[in-house]
Amino acid sequence: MIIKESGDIDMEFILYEVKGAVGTITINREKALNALNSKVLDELSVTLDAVDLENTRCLILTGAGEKSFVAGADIGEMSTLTKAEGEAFGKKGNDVFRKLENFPIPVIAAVNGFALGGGCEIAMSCDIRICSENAVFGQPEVGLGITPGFGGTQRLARLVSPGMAKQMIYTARNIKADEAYRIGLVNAVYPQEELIPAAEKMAAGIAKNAPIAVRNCKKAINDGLQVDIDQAIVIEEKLFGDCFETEDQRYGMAFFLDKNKEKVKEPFKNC
Ligand code: DAK
Repeated sequence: MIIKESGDIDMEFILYEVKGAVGTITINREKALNALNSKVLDELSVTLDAVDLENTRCLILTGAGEKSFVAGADIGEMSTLTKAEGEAFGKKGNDVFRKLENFPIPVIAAVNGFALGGGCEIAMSCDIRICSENAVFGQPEVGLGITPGFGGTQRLARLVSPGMAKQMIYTARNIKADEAYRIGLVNAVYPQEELIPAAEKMAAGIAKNAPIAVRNCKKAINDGLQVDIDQAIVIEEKLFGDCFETEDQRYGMAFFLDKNKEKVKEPFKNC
């Protein structure tokens, strides 16, 4: 692994590029349509650990090329696994996906093509999904003799509806970008060449907001969705309270109250 002075990282299957406060992770295994083998999962985990959280405010996750985001877990690698190895592979994937889901800053999946099986599941571990017009989503596992193993049965049912998730999973039918948009699996669909610019624009919009508040919103939404509404409100209260006495909160409110319309808003400083 090479970590450059700019913060960019080079590995065999993962590229990490930093532009200002936005980091872009590219799964770079184009020959296999960016399928997730053990090495990709390991490198993704190392990359997330290496993100400079002092200066980075949003991540984009995408796949190399114009055909595929991630065509699933590596079927070749999985085909010969024993039960124990299958369990270990599943744990490796689940650990990385949870790391992504609980990552302190928002992660936008820019889905640039096939997002099948583990590919759909990794996109669902991100905070926000946008896709290109050629994107295809699906959970084809039952056709391979397995269940979705990286959280697909759980996250798809939470993101769309249980009925729609069950239909997609039981039938193993792929859906195109327009249907993914219609059922709420993605927030927007773009022509391929506009996808990354759109993700970068959204990431920049997130990055300019108060970083502690953004992180606390992510935690409040994620943690609150796991409990009933009474407990969820308490989680929100705590994270709301945590924003006070921060420089971001003081500056943000003082700027609003200052009636001098000529004043230009300074960037938030993450403290
Ligand atoms: N794994 C390995 N290689 C793959 C791959 C995959 N998932 N998908 C594509 N490739 C490789 C192909 O083998 C081919 O390699 P070469 O023959 O050139 O060496 C190359 O990528 C190009 O693929 P195609 O020639 O097939 O390209 P096409 O345009 O004809 O078709 C396709 C594109 C995406 C429709 C097709 O490749 C396809 O159907 N791919 C498989 C999609 C799929 O079924 N994905 C779901 C995989 S199952 C678990 C946790 C998680 C999981 C399982 C267990 N545990 C908890 C234990 C997750 C499971 C999955 O994701």
